[in-house]
Amino acid sequence: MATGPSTSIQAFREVVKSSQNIIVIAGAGLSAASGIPTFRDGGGLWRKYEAKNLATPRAFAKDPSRVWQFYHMRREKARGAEPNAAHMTIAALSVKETLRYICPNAESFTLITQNVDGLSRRALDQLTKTLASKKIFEKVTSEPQSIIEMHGRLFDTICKRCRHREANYNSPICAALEGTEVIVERQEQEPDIPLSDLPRCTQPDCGGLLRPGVVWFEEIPHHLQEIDEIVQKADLAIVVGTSSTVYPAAGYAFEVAEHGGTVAVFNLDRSDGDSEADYLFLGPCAETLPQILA
Ligand code: BJW
Ligand code: ZN
Repeated sequence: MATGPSTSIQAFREVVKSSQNIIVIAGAGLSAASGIPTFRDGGGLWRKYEAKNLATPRAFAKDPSRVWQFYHMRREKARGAEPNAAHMTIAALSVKETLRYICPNAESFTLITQNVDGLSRRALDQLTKTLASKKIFEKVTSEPQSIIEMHGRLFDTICKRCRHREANYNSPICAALEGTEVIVERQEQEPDIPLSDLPRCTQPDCGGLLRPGVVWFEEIPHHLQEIDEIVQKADLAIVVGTSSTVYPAAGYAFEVAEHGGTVAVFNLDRSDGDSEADYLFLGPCAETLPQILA
């Protein structure tokens, strides 16, 4: 008779203690408690808006005004959000000194996140500053390279003409987008902003149209080779707040299981592939992750 995943916190903690190369594979549910909408579950963005009209290169080529208004709304939401307790728990794994407490045998830790909101990076910055000011440790070794944002960043822009990529935290990113977030939220008819008024490149002699620095469907996610190497050597994959429906991210936990590693899923609800996980912890991850890991 097939048995489902274990829900034993005690047994999972033993696995964590003995693991050496740990990965977290994160999705939108990680940021849910920060007020960032998910994509596919109730209230998710793809329930309200058509992904194919907003998150594909073709959609941007056809209607950059509409796509920019959607991403402007997302930028404004992310700007007002704060990292939650789940981000902070994961951040503690990115600092060598605190990682040692949680996973005494750890040799490496990597967060592979599909999220574009930048909250994991902000959590790590906040934790590093707090630890440094409290002087609990002689030194604090924060490892920003342990966060891989495979679907890009909401606050990056890429120039369609010169390909220049840069971080842009301006609010609004251009005058014409100011206030349109309310129209998008209400799903009212959005204005058709002329191309010349959309965000433009400020590199010398360029002026090309900018696009959001995120990875759309049919585009190749970032750092795939690095991720493959990390996944291949992982002996513990902790899957947090993802529906595990979007590839290639959805395949990583399966790869870890295939080479004999342990897979633990933290999700509000049942999700794709979790019946094959070794551990399953249902509930809001801002509660379950700190309870079980910290
Ligand atoms: C909680 C919680 C709480 C809630 N606590 N949990 C057919 C078969 C296989 C593949 C394909 C196929 N057809 C097309 C493809 C490829 C396609 C794909 O996978 N499509 C599927 C939909 C089938 N993939 C791609 O196109 C990717 N590129 C690609 O494949 O390139 C080719 C290639 C790759 C590798 C090698 C060689 C070639 C690119 C995918 C880009 C995805 N882009 C988006 C938008 C990013 C920008 C933006 O933000 O707008 O990324 S789509 C969206 O989905 C976003 C997310 O990162 C991604 C994943 O969503 P996620 O994070 O899982 O969110 P949800 O909402 O789905 O789930 C949330 C979960 O949280 C739920 O389970 C809740 O229960 C849970 N939750 N609250 C804990 N409090
Ligand atoms: Zn340019």
